[in-house]
This record gives sequence, C-alpha cells and structure tokens, in this order.
Amino acid sequence: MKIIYSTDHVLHEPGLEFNSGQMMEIPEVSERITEIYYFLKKEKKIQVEFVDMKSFNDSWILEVHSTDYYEFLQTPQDDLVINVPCVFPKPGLDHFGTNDPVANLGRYFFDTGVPLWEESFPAIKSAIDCSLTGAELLTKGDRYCYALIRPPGHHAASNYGGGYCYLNNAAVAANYLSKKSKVTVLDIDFHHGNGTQQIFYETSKVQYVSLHASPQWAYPYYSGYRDEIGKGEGKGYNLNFPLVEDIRPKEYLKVLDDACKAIISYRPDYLVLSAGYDIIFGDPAGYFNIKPEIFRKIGSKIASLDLPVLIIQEGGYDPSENIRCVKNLIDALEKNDE
Ligand code: SP5
Ligand code: ZN
Repeated sequence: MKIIYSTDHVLHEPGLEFNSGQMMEIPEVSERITEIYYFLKKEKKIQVEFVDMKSFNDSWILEVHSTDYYEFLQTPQDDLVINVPCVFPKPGLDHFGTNDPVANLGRYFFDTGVPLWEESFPAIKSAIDCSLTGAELLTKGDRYCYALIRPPGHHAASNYGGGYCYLNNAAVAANYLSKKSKVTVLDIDFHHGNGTQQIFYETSKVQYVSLHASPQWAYPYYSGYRDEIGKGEGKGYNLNFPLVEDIRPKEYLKVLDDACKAIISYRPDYLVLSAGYDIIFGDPAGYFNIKPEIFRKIGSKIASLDLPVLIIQEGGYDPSENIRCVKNLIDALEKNDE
C-alpha cells in the first residue's frame, strides 16, 4: 500500500479552539498523524511504501468549493484567529465588505472549531494534494492508497467549513475519480460528514454512505438523519446510518454489512474511505465503546468489496489509538486482497 504524506501539515497547529463557551486545547494536533507516520516507518511487518505528494491545479478544488470561500481561506491572517464573532451575518444583516475578517468568520464557518492562522493555508492545501496524488495513483492501477493527512475534511461543505475541516479532501478526490467512473465515499468517522453529503447531494455520480453517531445526540446535530437521501438526480444516492451511543461492535459490523450491500448494488469503480478513528473508546471527540481491533473486521469487509480504495484520514484524536487502528486496517486490507 502506498502512503502519501507531506510534512507541511505541521504548519497548521493552532493549539486552541472555542468550545463549550471557552477557549480550550484543540485535539486536532499534528501528533495525530506524525505518530502514525513514525510507526509505519519503523514497523517492518507492515508493507508500505511512502510517496511524496504532487502539486495539483487549483481547478480541482474549485470544482468542489466556491471561489469566494477558497479565497477567504487564503486571506493572510495576522495572528491566530479563533472563530468567535459576536454578530453572525444573515440575509438582511449583511452590510459589510467582503474583506471584513470578523464578518467572514461568521459567513464562512458554521462553528467555532476552525481556527486559522497565517500558516494554515499551505497545510490545508497539502492535505488536498496528498489526496489527489492518491486518487491519481488509483487511476494508474494502484489497488490501495492511504492519504495520511490533516487537517481533516468531511465537515467542509462547498462554501463553508467547520469541525476542524477547511477543504473537503475526500470530496475533491472523489470528484477527481468521478470524471470517468462511479465512486462511493464510505464515511466511518464518528461524526456525520455533513460537508461530503452537501457536496454530492444532487448527483448520482458519487454515492455517499455514512455510519456515524446519530445527530440526535452528537455533533454536528443538524445533519446525518436517515431521511436525508439526496435530491433530484442524487435522490437515493445518499445513505445515512445513524447509530446509538451504546452500540456494540457486533451491531456496528452488522450496520456496516448493510452499508456494503448498498455499495455493491450501486456498482462503483472506486471506493473513497473517509477513515475516522474517533469511533474508538476514550476518544476526546467521540463517544462509542469500541476497541481498535474492530478495524481488522472493517478492513476485511472493505477488502471483500473488491474495489480500488483510497483511504482519506479524517478524525481520531488519541494518537496511540490511531496507530492501533491504522495497523489493523492496513493489515486486514493487505491480507484479504488476493
Ligand atoms: C473531523 C472531526 O472529527 N471533527 C470533529 C469536530 C468535533 N467538534 C465537536 C464540538 C463539540 C461541541 N460540543 C458542545 C458540547 C456542549 N456542552
Ligand atoms: Zn470525527
């Protein structure tokens, strides 16, 4: 399996987010993926090959994200900007210039978990380039590629970000792959990927299938319900599997089985896996009681789909648990791919 990794992600290390009414340490830190990187480098039992990212044209981003949102992300920030506007722009309450920094935070972010500082943008762009590098490798015949990236992407919609996500890495890669093929995005992060859902809601070219904590009790609260099934041409191509808090591993795998049946009947050419490890017990941002061993079963199930897979790293906020998840996932995929 090829692992696409760039050290540029360390440029984005804001340290803080505004959460639950106060400034708090942000769990989205560089150790989340540097520790996976060092583990894979030294672990001889896991066969991986490291590949550098290529730089791709902005047009791949602009097919998914609006120009004004993308320009906003590139606006130089003087200092760390934690998103805490006091007034949120709304229709009729929108008499401000497009460069007003505080107004833009309210306009372009849906929560206060997307701190930006002057060096964030090159990190955000590197996650996209790693994802596109992996997508291109699949089109050239690679079976499995892993974009080991941060910041994550699945909460980022076409025209706004949130939940530690700025640009939607999985969506940009899936859109790239969908030019000549049918693509499924399977999202197993603890949280619903509201951004990926929004981006592909009205198309049948990309199927979005997500297992996540029910929005009745978990972030992002306002999307991820079962009755969100897509719209227009996309109707029937968006599938949400909201889960209860005390779900057992067996039940989780049964739901994954149902999700895979829906994938098989769609008959995609590629699978993009939004891999979040925040479903593991003790995660600082997730609240399931599941052990890292489950990734062995998840990996075998995905291998049984018999598709080229691009793995995109999403959440997972306990660096040492992330290592266990990645190890099990890669092991299971490689062993079952005969
Ligand atoms: C990619 C990803 O995993 N993003 C997760 C972002 C989760 N942010 C959670 C913010 C939770 C706010 N909690 C309010 C609790 C009120 N007491
Ligand atoms: Zn998550």
